[in-house]
Amino acid sequence: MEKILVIGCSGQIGSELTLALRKLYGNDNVFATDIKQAPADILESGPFHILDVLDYNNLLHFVVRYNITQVYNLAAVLSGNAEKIPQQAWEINMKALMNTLELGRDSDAKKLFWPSSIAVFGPTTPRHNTPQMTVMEPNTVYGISKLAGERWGEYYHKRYGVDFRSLRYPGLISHKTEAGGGTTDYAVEIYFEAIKNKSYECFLSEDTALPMMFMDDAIHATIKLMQTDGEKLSLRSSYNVGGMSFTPKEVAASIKKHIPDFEISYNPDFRQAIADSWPASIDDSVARKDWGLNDTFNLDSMTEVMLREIKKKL
Ligand code: AKB
Repeated sequence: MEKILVIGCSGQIGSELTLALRKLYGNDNVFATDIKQAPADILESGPFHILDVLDYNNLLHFVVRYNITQVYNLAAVLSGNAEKIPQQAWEINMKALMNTLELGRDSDAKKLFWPSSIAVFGPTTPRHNTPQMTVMEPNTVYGISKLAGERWGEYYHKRYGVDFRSLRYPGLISHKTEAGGGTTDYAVEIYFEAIKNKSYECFLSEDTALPMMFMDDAIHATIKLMQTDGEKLSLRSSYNVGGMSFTPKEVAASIKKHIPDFEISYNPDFRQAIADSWPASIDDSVARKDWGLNDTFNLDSMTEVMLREIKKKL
């Protein structure tokens, strides 16, 4: 019987992944944790605990006490916020990962999911259809921590047998919980502002193309990777995941099909430089071949769901 620990259940990914895992493995077998309170549906459907991933002794105690076998560690300072506090962001992102890797040595929690990001790539990487294996010289503190994390994950797998698995998420778009502190966040904010105010001032320029994925596809891919027989995985660093690729101008056009008087303006800030250093589109053929990645949403089908669900919520 799998016992699953989700670290960061109140965040953008955690608030949806926890519920999906509970459906699959049973409510009582998925332990949701965070340093802040969880959303109501997580509190009501199964166990929730306040837990700080940076406190190793408490974390180990928790994992042993509840016989945890799998960990999803979603705690991170994202790209935009990390540039404001580089040293702290490095310490938090790396310590959170190292603590969950160490669990694999000290307890039965040997299977670990940890999100990497398209931020592992940098300005010297080929921008279009970025391959799995290529030049990787990230120039953001977040990207450097993600690249280092991938190397540590692979190392713990080879050296200590930790079942480390990871995806290089593109920008993730969801209506349940808003992202916080990332460079791709505009693609979430724009939908909320379209419903609330029919206008949005974008912090990236109109032609900035970035890879993005709808949260349903991301959750599906994450669970699929974790359920794949380990022998099929040719990579123990992190898999490219491409999703779709679009610019702010293209999202605005997609929204206008539903809200014709929606208006967008552009006022690029420091996040423009981060976006300019990242790929515009991603080649995820290795993930498709190894474990059958198959995402289903495109820009227009995602826009339809985003606007519908945000309207209901607001
Ligand atoms: C960010 O923008 O920092 C994240 C990411 C692409 O990893 N959404």
